[in-house]
Amino acid sequence: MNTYSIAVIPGDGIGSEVIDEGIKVLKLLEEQEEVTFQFEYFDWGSDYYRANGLMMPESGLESLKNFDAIYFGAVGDPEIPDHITLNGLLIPMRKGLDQYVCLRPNILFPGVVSPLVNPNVDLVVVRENTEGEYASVGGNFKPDTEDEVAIQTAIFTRKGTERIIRYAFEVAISRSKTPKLTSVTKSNAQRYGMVFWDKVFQEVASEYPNVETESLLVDAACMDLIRRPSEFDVIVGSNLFGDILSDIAAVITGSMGLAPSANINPEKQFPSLFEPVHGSAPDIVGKNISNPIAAVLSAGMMLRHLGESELDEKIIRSVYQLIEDKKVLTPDLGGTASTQQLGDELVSILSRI
Ligand code: GGG
Repeated sequence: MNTYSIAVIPGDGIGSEVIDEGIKVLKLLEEQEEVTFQFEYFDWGSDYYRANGLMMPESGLESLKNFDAIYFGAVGDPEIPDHITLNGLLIPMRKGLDQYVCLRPNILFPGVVSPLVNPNVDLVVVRENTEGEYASVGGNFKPDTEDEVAIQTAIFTRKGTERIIRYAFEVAISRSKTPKLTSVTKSNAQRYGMVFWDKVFQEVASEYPNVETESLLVDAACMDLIRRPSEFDVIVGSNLFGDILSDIAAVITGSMGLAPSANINPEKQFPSLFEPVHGSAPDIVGKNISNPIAAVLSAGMMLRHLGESELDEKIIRSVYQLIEDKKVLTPDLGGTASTQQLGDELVSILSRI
């Protein structure tokens, strides 16, 4: 029997609401299958910051290294600047645990209403997750004076660029017999980092002659995600562009509440982190209407990463069934169900699969 140790960090806002439902699903699988979990909860996030002046303890990363995986909710609080919350919790975990792949699959489930007319969406955004525009290199010169200057530098290393592009080619091959990979940059304006990315993309592409490739500027890619989403299969982009493109890709599938993600260290030298794409959603926190599907699908991605792909398949099938039934849906999907009711319904469907 496989046992996995999971660090659970619900974080801020609706994080704990949706993670509770994900844990419910994992506990059902535990009852049903030959798998067990050892969950350990960490109260890191904005409340921890209010009490301790840090989003997580200084030894936080070290303690996470002992786990098989991290199950994360959300970060962000209206009372604390976003650059403190994000840079104090999520970004240090991605960088410190070398989770250089951020995998964000987006599917338009049959029956879900997209803001677009009749789109067909089944794509994956592969986002570079440890450097680029999120490298935190820069500084302020003469702050709070009339001469103040802010410098923010994006970092593109050969190692970092090559490995994410190569990973994206492998994802493309694993998804289709006629794989296609779109690389997104802004090399007409960003003449060093992004031109370098394009060069590395060409080099790595030569190792994958059977993959159709395309290079788009980020503005064109944003437009095309709206007007021809069906033509995308796998998209690879820098940290910032991957973040923006994956939000567009999520929202055209009908709700941010359906989009899961994985922050992966492919070499498994460190634990990977699994979280819904959505944030802490302070506008709906406590209303019990948050959609837990993205968190549940993220738990499925975690199981797949741990080698339990058949359990991920079961979770995905139960989500398809729940959406097809149209009986228990949260308001973002046109229903009236609460977060817990949707979670209970998923558990009930899953117990019959
Ligand atoms: N569960 C994802 C989350 O809390 N996201 C908040 C956020 O601001 N994310 C930015 C990012 O993913 O880089």
